[in-house]
Amino acid sequence: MAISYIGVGANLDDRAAVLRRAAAALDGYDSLEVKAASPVYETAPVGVTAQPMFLNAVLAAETDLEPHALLERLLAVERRFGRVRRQRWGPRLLDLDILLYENEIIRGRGLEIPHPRLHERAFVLVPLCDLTPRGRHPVFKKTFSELAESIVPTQEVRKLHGVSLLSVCT
Ligand code: PH2
Ligand code: MG
Ligand code: MG
Repeated sequence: MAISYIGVGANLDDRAAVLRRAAAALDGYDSLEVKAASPVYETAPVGVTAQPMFLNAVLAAETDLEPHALLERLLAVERRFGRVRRQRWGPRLLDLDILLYENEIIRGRGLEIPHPRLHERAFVLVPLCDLTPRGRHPVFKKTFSELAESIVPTQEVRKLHGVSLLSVCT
């Protein structure tokens, strides 16, 4: 069994409903159990800024799947939700990213763990810190709290109250 942290994001349609359904869908498969979920945050778009605000959260999952199989699983769930890939960093109905897989460092084509931009994104670090503030980045060796403190404070991240992702997982 491995612990993997998975970033979830959505900025189209009923975003909260999409995230809840995605968490339930992931948890509903064999060989993956969602153990914890961060609060949900409303976040300003990073990269391509002319697009709707995102909802973002992080899930902690326990899984038997190897990293590449886990990636395939996430892509299959994205497809099931009708995601069509158009623009890099553009609007997305559902985005599921492997942020961390145990302490592994994988730099392959199509799969990079830790997620290559994890350390610079408030919309990932803030919810990740809710789950594992003292966890350490396998490459930079800093804790996620340290990394969160060092990023630009201008990235807007606001906690949403009343939306829980874990309650939909069994
Ligand atoms: N995802 C991106 C690009 N920009 N911005 C926010 N706030 N949240 C995201 O999930 C996000 C983004 C590419 O995956
Ligand atoms: Mg992403
Ligand atoms: Mg992605």
